[in-house]
Amino acid sequence: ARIAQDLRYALPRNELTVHYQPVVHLPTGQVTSVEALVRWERGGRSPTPPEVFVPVAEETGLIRPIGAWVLREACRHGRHWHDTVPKAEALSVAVNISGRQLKDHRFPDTVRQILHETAFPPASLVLEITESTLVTDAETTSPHIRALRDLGVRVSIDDFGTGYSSLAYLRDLPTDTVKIDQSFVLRGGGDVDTSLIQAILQVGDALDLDVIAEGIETPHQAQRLHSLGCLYGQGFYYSPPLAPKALEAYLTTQA
Ligand code: G
Ligand code: G
Ligand code: MN
Ligand code: NA
Repeated sequence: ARIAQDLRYALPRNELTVHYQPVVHLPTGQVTSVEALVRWERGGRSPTPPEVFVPVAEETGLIRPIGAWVLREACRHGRHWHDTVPKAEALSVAVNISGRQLKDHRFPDTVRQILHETAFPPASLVLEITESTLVTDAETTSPHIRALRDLGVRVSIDDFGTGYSSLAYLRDLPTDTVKIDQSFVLRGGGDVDTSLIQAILQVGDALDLDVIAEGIETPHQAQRLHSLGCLYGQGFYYSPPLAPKALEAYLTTQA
């Protein structure tokens, strides 16, 4: 209850920030996109992680203003990096979208307005939707995904391999990217996980989806994923999520 109370004031009190984690092209180390991750600094108290407050935002409906704010920040920063960072013109920005946001029939229009306001190119925006959100309430969400795709926005399936979507369902969804859940990478090394990662890479290949591995913490994991044919990855080995200024510095040293 306390979290719900405080969360109502988080936006007006400027307690929310967005951090960005680089996603790299494994063969070259080039940053191809960044994932936006919201942070909450609660006046004086220890930071509350998004695993804790995003579900509360969903239950209370606060996800609508908070989600729109995160999207606007991400597009605004993305526009700024396109304009100012050498070789960043093609950088994509990925934003996590929760189930309640996607189910809201106004959501595609909110995204359209934010793209217009920030002059961020739709093709540079990626919406990350978890596999379980995609499967739940598909009759409601599928038309919204199509409307978003019609804006030119791209869609990524997050936490892939942890939900229950059938391959036929995935085939018919207009998506662009899948993200291999970090549990497959972190446990890595074992034969079973290697086979599962290979299976996911083959599904990506068959459905013409880019595959991003999450949770890469060691050079060994990066090497192994690369050798399995995975082209993109993110994780603490490359960089943790960074505040906008620090991300800008990271991009600049890469360029
Ligand atoms: O670092 P990390 O603690 O940021 O994120 C934890 C979880 O919170 C992840 O599952 C991530 O997808 C989710 N998350 C982070 N930022 C956002 C956001 O802006 N919106 C939504 N819906 N989820 C987010
Ligand atoms: O669920 P989603 O994939 O959106 O969540 C991203 C989460 O993973 C964030 O909490 C982010 O901070 C975290 N994360 C990013 N890189 C790593 C990593 O290398 N190892 C671990 N354990 N977590 C990571
Ligand atoms: Mn994500
Ligand atoms: Na994920």
